[in-house]
Amino acid sequence: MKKLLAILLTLALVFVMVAACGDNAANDDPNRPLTIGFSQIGSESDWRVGNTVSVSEAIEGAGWTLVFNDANQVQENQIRAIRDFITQGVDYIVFGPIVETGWDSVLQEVKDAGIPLVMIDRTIDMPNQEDYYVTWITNNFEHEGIAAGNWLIDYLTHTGRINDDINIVELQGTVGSGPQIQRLAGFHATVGAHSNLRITQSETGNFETEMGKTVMEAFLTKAAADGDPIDVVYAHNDGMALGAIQAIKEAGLTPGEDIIIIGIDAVALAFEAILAGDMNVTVECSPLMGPTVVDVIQQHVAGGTPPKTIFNNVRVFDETLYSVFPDRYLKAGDDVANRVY
Ligand code: GZL
Repeated sequence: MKKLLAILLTLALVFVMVAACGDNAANDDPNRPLTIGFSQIGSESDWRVGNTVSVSEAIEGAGWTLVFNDANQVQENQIRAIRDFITQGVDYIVFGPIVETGWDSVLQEVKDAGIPLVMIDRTIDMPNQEDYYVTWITNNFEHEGIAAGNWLIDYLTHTGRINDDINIVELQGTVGSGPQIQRLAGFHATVGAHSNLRITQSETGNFETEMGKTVMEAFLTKAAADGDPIDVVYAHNDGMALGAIQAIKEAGLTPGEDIIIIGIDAVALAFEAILAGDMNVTVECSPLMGPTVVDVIQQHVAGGTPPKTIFNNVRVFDETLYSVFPDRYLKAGDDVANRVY
């Protein structure tokens, strides 16, 4: 009997010890200054810079220590940074994945280390992914693509061109990233309902303005050679749309008139282009995730359970349809002063 009692007591002690080794930060003093590892994709666009500033300033504003890494748009650099955060024993990891796949091993290492993970921005594609992060703070990329497609259909209808043969070229984001996959899918599904709206060329500009300009130059050259004039540019982000605008002007054409320009992000430079008549519309995808990141961590460290997924809302800004469909579109000029990225 004594032997059985000793075994039961030992098992109870082991159980208590294992339970205490769970999310170390969650069982901690909620007021202790934390150390946060932040793995950021790069600085490829004004959106990304705005995201970095928002998250970094919020973390430091909370009185916490920020350990920041810019991966320069290389997945291996992100994986290395996350492993460094584990070695350093940070309290939380904040992570925005450059592409959807290739994270299974490193996120398992984060989980095994008992370091809570806050996902931001782009999607990952792995089994049971919700078991690997506390919360994912993001935007609905497919809905952004659908909103861009719906705006184009509304614009062509409003201007009496919905039954014309319309040639669309597409500047895709970073190949394999959630926004590239889902903004493509949403837009194609929406305009695909109209057989006369054709996507004649589609290439990646990697979310970069300079590459967007280079790809647009190639689109224009091919369109001229094929005798297939371009009517619309659909860019997966405003940065590439702005590059396309430069190429269109250098080709002697008028962006916003000869060629309709559609972007996503709602960055300040896009609002300026819309007000100048060079661009037609931008779909908002907010990078300002910092305060939400801090709120999630404060909830979790105090033992709370933040929502698994937090979506920002999608708004569409232009200078044409806002007065025709006030329930769908907003006037860019009314919000330009609020643009902080
Ligand atoms: C979208 C974000 C994208 C932006 C680009 O949430 O990941 O990456 O649309 C940025 O501007 O480079």
